[in-house]
Amino acid sequence: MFKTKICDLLNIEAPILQGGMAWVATAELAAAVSNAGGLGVVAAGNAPAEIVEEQIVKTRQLTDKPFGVNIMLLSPFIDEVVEVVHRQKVPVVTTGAGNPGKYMAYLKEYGAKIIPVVPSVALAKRMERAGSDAIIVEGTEAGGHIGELTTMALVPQAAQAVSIPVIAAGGIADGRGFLAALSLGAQAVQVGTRFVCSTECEAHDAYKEMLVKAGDRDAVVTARSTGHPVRVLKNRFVKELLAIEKEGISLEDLEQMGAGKLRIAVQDGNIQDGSVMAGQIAGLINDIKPCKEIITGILQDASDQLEKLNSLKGE
Ligand code: TUI
Repeated sequence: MFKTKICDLLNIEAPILQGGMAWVATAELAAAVSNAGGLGVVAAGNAPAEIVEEQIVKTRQLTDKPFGVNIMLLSPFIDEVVEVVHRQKVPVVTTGAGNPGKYMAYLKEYGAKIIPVVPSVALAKRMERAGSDAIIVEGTEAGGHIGELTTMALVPQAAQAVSIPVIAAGGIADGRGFLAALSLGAQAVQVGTRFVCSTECEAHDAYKEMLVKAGDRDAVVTARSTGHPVRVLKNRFVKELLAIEKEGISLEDLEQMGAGKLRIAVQDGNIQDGSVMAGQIAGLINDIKPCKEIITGILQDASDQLEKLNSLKGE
């Protein structure tokens, strides 16, 4: 059911990748997604290289399936992290928040499949030219650091512009979204927020509960004024931040205000003073369930949906 080029490229059963969410995407989550037939991804985020290496080793203890590491290009430890990924020969590398061009040749030495996450067609084309194996295009519906375009507009334009497989991200949490993404020309989806609300995700229960309770307009964009917009759930911290932004604040001061806020939300469960990154699709998520159920649910739901669409065609 729903075998695509991405399944062959990454040697996975279901064309569903897990988003590389800093602090959230640990070995436990990545292994659970990979064991369920998708591609689990360990997020390096801003973590030092030793921690990333520990997580890679742990993932290998928990699964014998392919998995990936997401490298966040703004990390202060980026060079060391890339070295660890190389040493550990991680099969798939996704990247975020920048251009991975300068690491491409080095990672390809051992045969990594490199899949940058980008928010525009121009960057998708540039990443194709640089030698990417596939490209994740992420719509502004996504959580965390985002671009301007919606998934609906970005995916077909990217699919038309590049020859490598396109993976759609941003706003996808169920079979309807999955099928829509394939209809737009994607060969797979990347799912983030839905996997936060999984049993295996190690984020604090308060974080997961806040996502479950969220409605359609609760995931708002902060830091737009700085050119580095970040989507998070509205809380005390965000209301204060938006008020200060309205008055005008420098990028440095804003970064200072945001420092450490994701960690306190994810690990300590401080969901009022922390940064609860989440996508717009949080409003659709009403439960916490195992990754296996999330993945089989998406595929089953998509299959049912396809039948329904077919019946609309009449004879
Ligand atoms: O990377 C993400 N999402 C993230 S990273 C992150 S950690 C962070 N927290 C606060 C501020 C900044 C980072 C939280 N969420 N998604 C993939 C993504 N990549 N979205 C947008 C981009 C992107 C942006 C610019 C990719 C490439 C790019 O290139 C600019 C250039 O260098 O040409």
